Amino acid sequence: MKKNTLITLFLFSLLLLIVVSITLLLNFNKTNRLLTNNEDRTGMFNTDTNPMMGNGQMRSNNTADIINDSQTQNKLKLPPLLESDQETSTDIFYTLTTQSGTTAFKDGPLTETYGYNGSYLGPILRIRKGQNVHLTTINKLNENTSFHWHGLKIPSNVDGGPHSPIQPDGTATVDFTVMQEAATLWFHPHPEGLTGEQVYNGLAGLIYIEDENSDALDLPKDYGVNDFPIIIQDRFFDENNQFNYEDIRNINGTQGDTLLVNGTISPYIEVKNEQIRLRLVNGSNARNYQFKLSNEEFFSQIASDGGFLNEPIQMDTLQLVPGERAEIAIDLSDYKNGDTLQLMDGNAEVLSIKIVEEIDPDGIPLPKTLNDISTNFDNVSVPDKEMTFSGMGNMVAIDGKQFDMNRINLRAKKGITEIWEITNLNAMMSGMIHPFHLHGVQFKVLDRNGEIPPLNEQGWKDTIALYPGETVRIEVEFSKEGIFMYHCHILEHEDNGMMGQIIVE
Ligand SMILES: [Cu+2]
Repeated sequence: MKKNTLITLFLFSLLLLIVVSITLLLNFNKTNRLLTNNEDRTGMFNTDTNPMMGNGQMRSNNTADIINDSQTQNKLKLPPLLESDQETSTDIFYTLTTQSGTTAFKDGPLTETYGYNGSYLGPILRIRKGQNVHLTTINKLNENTSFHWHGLKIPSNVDGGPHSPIQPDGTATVDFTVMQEAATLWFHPHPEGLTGEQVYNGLAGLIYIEDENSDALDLPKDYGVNDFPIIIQDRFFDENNQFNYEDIRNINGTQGDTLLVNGTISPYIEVKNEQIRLRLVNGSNARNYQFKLSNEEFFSQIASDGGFLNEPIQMDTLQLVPGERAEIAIDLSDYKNGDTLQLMDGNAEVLSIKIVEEIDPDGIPLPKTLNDISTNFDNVSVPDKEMTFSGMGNMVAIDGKQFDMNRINLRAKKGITEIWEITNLNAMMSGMIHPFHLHGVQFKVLDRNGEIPPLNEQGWKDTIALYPGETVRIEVEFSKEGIFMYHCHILEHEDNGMMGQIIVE
């Protein structure tokens, strides 16, 4: 008996030692990665580096494989830069009209689509910090819509959420002053229950904010030459080349098997061998993208949702969830005339980059400093707000509740900085990534599960991935009063009620 007890004790101690060692090793790996390899966001969740997070967690939201069956490449379509109706030294006036139309994406029948001032997507609105902006918005659709300015710090009465529907043939004016720094933002509809369908049909456009800093920075800024908008979306085309949203709508996020960039299938750009700048916008209803270059070389992320990062961050992979943006710079100085390079999403080709002229044998380095954002990552104050995202499909909820236009969920004071602790209650192994989006502000990420966020998430954000089982702390300060929305940016989750309202007083 005594011998048996000793053996049992020995085996038990051995087991304990193994478990403790493995735990320490895993934690060491995780910490080490965060300290030394901040740029590799995706690696944290790959099975081989972090088995705790489960198999293929980063891809868990993607349900349809990308086929991209186009035989030919097409020159990348560029959204027009919208001409102002009128411009003074202090004010600018634009008109935006939603309309239906038909669009040629591929051979065969035209596709019935929606667009702003055109048949698919919209023009680029260029505005400046300090400028007074006046937008005339007109709805020529046969259904209600709204004009939401994703990422703009504006009063809630012009924010264009579900409170501000515009009837068919209706018009509204939007007046605001640009109170924020240079950034690539976007606009899209946000009518109650119809956002997924209207965005899928084509309603989305970009807003470029410029300021003295962006004027002064030596970055590529020649539109369509070395500075490109990249609105990436996925769509299904039926046998008649139609989108048919109602038939393919998925309550956990509608995805397609064909990638579109600015409405172009299999796009290419022709560039010189210089630095090029891609303004990436995940304009998809639900798909996550993991961008990389076909040669697996580094690129530099220079901006996040709400403006420039403090410095260019070297990356080899970049994940964007729906609603998220990032500006990247690719140094092509080592390439020769005739070379090509692909921007990839995993194994799918997103954009072909063809070098057609050699001008820059030495390369022009990016500016070392881009911005001056300071964040107190050590702020461990008790959170002012705690919030949970839960459920899937029609059961999605925030704090256990679904959206009710008549319920104010939260309150905040203008000009007071708050810490929000947001938890995705979905199971680590089987749950979904919920992209959290907050209207009316740009916020900072303090930590993800207690770890300082990767460098490319240390800038201004309005949309962030909440990974299954994860808790994210953010620092929020509203500068405008009114009622603002917060929600999941999987558009079908939003339409299903994964949305709440905060009143700022
Ligand atoms: Cu969601």
